[in-house]
Amino acid sequence: MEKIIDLRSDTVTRPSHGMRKAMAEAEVGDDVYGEDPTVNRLQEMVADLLGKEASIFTASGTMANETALRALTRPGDEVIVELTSHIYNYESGGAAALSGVQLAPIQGERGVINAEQIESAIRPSDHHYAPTRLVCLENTHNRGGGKIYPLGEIVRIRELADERGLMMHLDGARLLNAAVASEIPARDWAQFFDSVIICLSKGLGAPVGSMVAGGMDFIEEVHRYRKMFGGGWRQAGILAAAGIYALKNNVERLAEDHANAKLLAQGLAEIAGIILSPQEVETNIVIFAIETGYLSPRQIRERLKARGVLINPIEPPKMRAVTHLDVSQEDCLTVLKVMRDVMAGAKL
Ligand code: TLP
Repeated sequence: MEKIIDLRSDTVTRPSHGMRKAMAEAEVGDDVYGEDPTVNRLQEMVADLLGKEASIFTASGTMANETALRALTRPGDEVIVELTSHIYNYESGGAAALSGVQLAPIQGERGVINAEQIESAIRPSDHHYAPTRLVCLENTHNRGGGKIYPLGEIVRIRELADERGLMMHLDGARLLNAAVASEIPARDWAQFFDSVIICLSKGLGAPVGSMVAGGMDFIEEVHRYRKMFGGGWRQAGILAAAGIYALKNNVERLAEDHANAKLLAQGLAEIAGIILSPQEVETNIVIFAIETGYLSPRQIRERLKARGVLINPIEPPKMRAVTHLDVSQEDCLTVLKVMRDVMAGAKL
């Protein structure tokens, strides 16, 4: 059978042989009792990686964001987010349902909002208003096309947050992509946030799992909410072993995914009917638009699929391709060839 090249997301990676071996051999215990040595090791590793007092292993990035939000806010608080952020768009309304908070979305530029925009969104202290409690940023920014948040802007937002008594949370599902591409270590990004999540099951290649990191008391609270949300687990060391393996073996290689994404972007930009600025591609996400006068992104998805290439449409007329460790440079060249053929037959 023809090989399927799956660019729908970096979540689709499958554990490698080495990772599976580490999982099979993992020492485990009951993590609800705090007795899983592999989970404990992963949590220490990630706290150290992010320069925080503690970290906790969760089932998903969504659970990581939502437990952190719950621990940082009280029902009725307002939380500033960016309009296209994951927390606002793709967590099933979790912030409202699980934390009882009101999200205040601000329109960003490829996912980036600045200190002035945040300042004007902070509510005055008056009992008419929901108290603004928290600012959430996303780095890299998924719908921003894998954009790396400018560090200088984060510094300015932190200064504002300190002045106005706000907390800061980082959805760093792909923070290690940002760290590798920018050569700014993860902890240097993380230092500006009270709470940081990273995902192990995206470009790092683990099958399951994310981490929340922060101060000891905060992680204690997250621990409680993880249990409340049904995320207390038992011999999770099998999964933590995959995370440890991923952190040891799959971080530096993210640079290959970034190079492949650039290659893909440059090739796609040359194809008639595709709109894309390749210089905007900084990490492993390539977002491009289909010109009017061509088949719709959904129809193009079907034609690509018939040729063994999976790429998802996002908001029309855009599509998103994500590189990861199961996609080689050669695969990207194949994708370009298939895309050329498909687009040549897609003009209306
Ligand atoms: N993103 C997924 C989809 O949900 C869109 C993807 O394919 O990119 N934060 C960010 C920035 C994310 O991109 C994602 C997943 C999450 C959080 C949630 O992670 P999971 O899927 O583990 O709950």
